[in-house]
Amino acid sequence: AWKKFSATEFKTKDEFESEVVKHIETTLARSLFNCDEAAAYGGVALAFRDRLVIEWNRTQQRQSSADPKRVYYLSLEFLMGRALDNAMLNVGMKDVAKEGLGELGFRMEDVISQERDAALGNGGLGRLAACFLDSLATLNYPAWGYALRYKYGIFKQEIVDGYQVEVPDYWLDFNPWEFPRHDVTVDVQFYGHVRKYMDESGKQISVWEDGELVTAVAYDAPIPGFGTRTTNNLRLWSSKASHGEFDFTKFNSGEYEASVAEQQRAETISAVLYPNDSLERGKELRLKQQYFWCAASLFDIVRRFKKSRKAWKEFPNQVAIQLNDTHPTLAIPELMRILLDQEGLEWDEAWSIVQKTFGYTNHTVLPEALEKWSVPLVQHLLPRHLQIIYDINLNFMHYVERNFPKDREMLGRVSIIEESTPKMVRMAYLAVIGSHKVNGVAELHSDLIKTTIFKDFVKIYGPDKFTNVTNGITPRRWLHQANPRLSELIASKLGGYDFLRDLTLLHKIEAYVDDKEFRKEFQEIKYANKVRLAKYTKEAHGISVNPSSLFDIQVKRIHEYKRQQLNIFGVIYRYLELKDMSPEERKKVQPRVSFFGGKAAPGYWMAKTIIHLINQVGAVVNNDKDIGDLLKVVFLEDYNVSKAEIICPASDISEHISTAGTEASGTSNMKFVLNGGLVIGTCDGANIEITREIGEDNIFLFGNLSEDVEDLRHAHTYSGDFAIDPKLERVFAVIRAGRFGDAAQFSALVNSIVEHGDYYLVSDDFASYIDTQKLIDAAYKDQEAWLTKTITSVSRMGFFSSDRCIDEYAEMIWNVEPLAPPKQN
Ligand code: 26W
Repeated sequence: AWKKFSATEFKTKDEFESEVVKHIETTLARSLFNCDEAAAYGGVALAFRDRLVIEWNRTQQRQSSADPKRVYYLSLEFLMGRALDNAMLNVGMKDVAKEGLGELGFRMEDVISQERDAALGNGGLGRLAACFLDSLATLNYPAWGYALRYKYGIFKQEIVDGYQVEVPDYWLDFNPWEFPRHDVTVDVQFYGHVRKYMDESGKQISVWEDGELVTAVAYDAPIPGFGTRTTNNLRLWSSKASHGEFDFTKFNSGEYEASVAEQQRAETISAVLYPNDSLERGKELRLKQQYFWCAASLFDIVRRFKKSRKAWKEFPNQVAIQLNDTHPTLAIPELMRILLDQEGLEWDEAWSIVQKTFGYTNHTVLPEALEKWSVPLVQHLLPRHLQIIYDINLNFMHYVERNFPKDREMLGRVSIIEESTPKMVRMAYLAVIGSHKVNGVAELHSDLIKTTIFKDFVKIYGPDKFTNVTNGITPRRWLHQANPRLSELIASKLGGYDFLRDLTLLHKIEAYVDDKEFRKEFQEIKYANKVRLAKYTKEAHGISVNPSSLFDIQVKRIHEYKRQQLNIFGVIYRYLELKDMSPEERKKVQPRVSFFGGKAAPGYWMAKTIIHLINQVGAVVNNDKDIGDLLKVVFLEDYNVSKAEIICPASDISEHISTAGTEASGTSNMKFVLNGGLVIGTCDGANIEITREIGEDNIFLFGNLSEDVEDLRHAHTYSGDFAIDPKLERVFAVIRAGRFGDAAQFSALVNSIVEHGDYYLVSDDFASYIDTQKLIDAAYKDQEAWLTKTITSVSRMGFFSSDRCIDEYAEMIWNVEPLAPPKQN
């Protein structure tokens, strides 16, 4: 009999060391005598990978035989970051590994930092998907993630002369975390046409033929839960040319080049992640990516279901598919196509299965982010799907007509097809119609979608189809991994690490808010985390910052609605005030460092201008002898998940200052507060619920409310006497005077506010923003009171765990149960 895997299940540091050495010498074929940190990383990663693989196989086996209802999370983005540290902590062997590594002559932090981020995402939506995978595994849900295996993740950002430059992120040269499954492939069809005929029984048959085939190859990555043996699967599809007859003809007839060109065309599909996080550009390749991924994933899901030999009506009892935004909406007509054309079901039965299977999460109300595909493009690429979409729409139009006979306008408003030139398929409407539940990602956002973009659908389906699941974050990565000392301090008071599996237990540390020892340690940890960021800032950017300063941080994608421009205008105003002061007055000022970080979509000029302005302001302020340590401005290059792990624990204040009603939730707000930072924010997204949980004395809210935004915008355009806030006017005057370099560079940014209606209400909110920053300076002077606020806030953040969030999805949307692993081997 086979010896039961035990060779790779190291338990001691010696066993660990021999595993690492074995991998370095054999798997990596490196000599131990010239083993550098990169090779050490490889050895450690492979040793842990072996452990994961065993539990991974067991989990998959267990799930196959129990065959419970499974969750499939379809997301075009998974912003996973690094895997090694997470694997060590989730498996619970990091201490052993650290000791073993030490004996081999390496420092754990150095080895961990060798790993490249898996950056298969843009921002919040992609990181949310990654947190969800962690929670799904931790809570033992039988769940799969499905996405694309992009060869290039989100671009790397370099700052050259103050401008963003994009560099390709080729991340795959050494990736021990993925397993190619060359035996798991799906042929995906594009183009072609549909032939219809009647069969003997008089039934309409549709055949989609003469298309092009591209093969999807599965690559799997293990997703270990924390403190559980459940290890789920993330399946990424890679595209390659299919070796259908067509290729061979070409190949044999000597058209070698053509055949290679075709190979390249096929590989283009999974080549690159689209770097836009809010603008839909309607590119054919993007639609191809979406269909390729949906078709491969659904084929896989249906294949798994069919193994159980259950009746089709059981499908929704075995399968829950969550659509992460509208990007996977083609899965709806694709499942219809499979059920109708391949399985021979009748329309009504197929449609009932489809609606029960899908749930749709909306992440934005910004109109420019709502996906629409032109009908001619869909017709060309996916002719059969267009027919199905038309049929779905026809049935839906009949339904609306019957139920709302008096509202003739309604039909045009809710039709999946927009009657524009060209006609467009509105993907969000298709997603709503094809799903049984639609959810927003924070309370305000979920209310807003019901009163704005999906208003009519609430009338049509009733309010119960719409629900809220407020976002959350995984405390494993965002507390335990990013801030080990704080995690340890909490554990020391709570008698263990149970809070990492039930974050509501954090409330128990509120009892220590007056405990001298605890307060001292908590404060020291914050300081140490600031020192760590200061050190990084010096190394990466050559800027010295004083860790005793107030650290003010805004890191997120650069977007006008997120209002980094409000922040930098506020910084300029602060600078001007400092310049006006006498040396005596300056001594009373609270020193501050303003950190910014985030990528701009490559074609988003205004966002790039904002980055440029931040860097120009930094160049002036940081070199002004009058100012010294009183104000520093740092743009942290190439913000990503692994940098967030250093940045989030280091804030005193973080900024979440979107125009009210525009940020669906935000999730970094949760990360910063959980790590003992306070927030300056608008009444937007999850800020509102964070305030409710931690108390309004512990957050600095400012600005107009979402219910007033529309009227204010209207007033900008029509009232005639729209005047820019005088303080902001002063800021604009110095920008125009060229204080931060060529003023022409910034004229579009300034004019968007002065001349083009100030859509994001920068001027309306400027005074209250400045006032609130002053309150923050004053509050920070009282370090004891500040510390009380931060400790209290941390203790009240239990609600924002992605575990809570996943349990809500499981109960309200998926109707799935955990499948717990057995206690012993
Ligand atoms: C079609 C182009 C495109 C691509 C991505 C449009 C929109 C997106 C995403 C929906 C952008 C995104 O990441 N949204 C963020 O989702 C987070 C998780 O729910 C929220 O916390 C953020 O508020 C929201 O901006």
